[in-house]
Amino acid sequence: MLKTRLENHVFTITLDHPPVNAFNAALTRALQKALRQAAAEAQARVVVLTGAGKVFSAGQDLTEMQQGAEAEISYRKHLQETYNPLILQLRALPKPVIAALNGPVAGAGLGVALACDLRVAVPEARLTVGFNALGLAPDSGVSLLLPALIGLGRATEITFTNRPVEAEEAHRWGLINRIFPGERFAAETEQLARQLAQGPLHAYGLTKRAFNRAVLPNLAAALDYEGHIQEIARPHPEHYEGLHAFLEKRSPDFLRGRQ
Ligand code: T3D
Repeated sequence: MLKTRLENHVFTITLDHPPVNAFNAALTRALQKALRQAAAEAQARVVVLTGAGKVFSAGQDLTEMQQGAEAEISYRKHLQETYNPLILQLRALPKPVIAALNGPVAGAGLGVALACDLRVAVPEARLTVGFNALGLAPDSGVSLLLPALIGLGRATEITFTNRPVEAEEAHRWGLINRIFPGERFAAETEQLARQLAQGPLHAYGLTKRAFNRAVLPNLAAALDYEGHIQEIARPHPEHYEGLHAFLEKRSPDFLRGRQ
């Protein structure tokens, strides 16, 4: 489900949950544990988070979400146990964290990638917000991190339309720091990670603290509010339509039953 490797001071975490590295409860817990290891391991000076196969992560496992929706679970509680601590962990980790986007990323996977310090990507990496298509509002920190990175106008456009943003456009917007061609992706990512691993780790940690304080002082509150909002979205017919449309491999019809 997840692999870790420590080499040359670089702690690599590979999401390995075929076919699309979707996050279920077990993968979320495994990633939380791996990040704790990365924080505690003195030899680990840089963390690289990537995906096995051709997808970084398709976000929340929607088959698991359907079970939760049918059982009428609290989405707020679910977020409090899964993505909220994960996003806070990534921002609090006093070491550089690079999201190495080996392919498309969506939904909660996007939130995880945005909480990392840097994003590098293959040219085929498309970024999809995902939440509105499911009748949900952005969570996993996306409500704050996405507008913080690209501005409210662009964030609103790609959230409402749900159009996948190609790597090139995401790079122009500053959402992706570097694009590395597929055949050089692993080597270039490693080179960047090793370069950072030679740097002043204590100062990196202080820099993250300063950036968090300056730009994301309300992150914990935003995550909590996302849970509140998602609790409102969960019982709404739009969520059921979005979820069933995905699972039935059709486009959602949000006008259904509304005339
Ligand atoms: O809990 C919370 O409140 C957190 C909320 C989070 C919200 C989300 O994360 S919403 C999820 C947003 N994700 C998406 O919208 C992504 C949907 N998936 C895709 O766009 C594509 O699958 C990919 C671009 C990621 C990959 O495309 P491709 O062509 O390589 O693969 P595929 O054929 O689309 O998918 C392969 C299989 O994975 C397929 O199942 P099948 O036909 O083989 O049985 C597909 O249904 C399944 N799959 C894709 N995404 C998910 C998924 N299964 C469960 N959950 C998924 N998110």
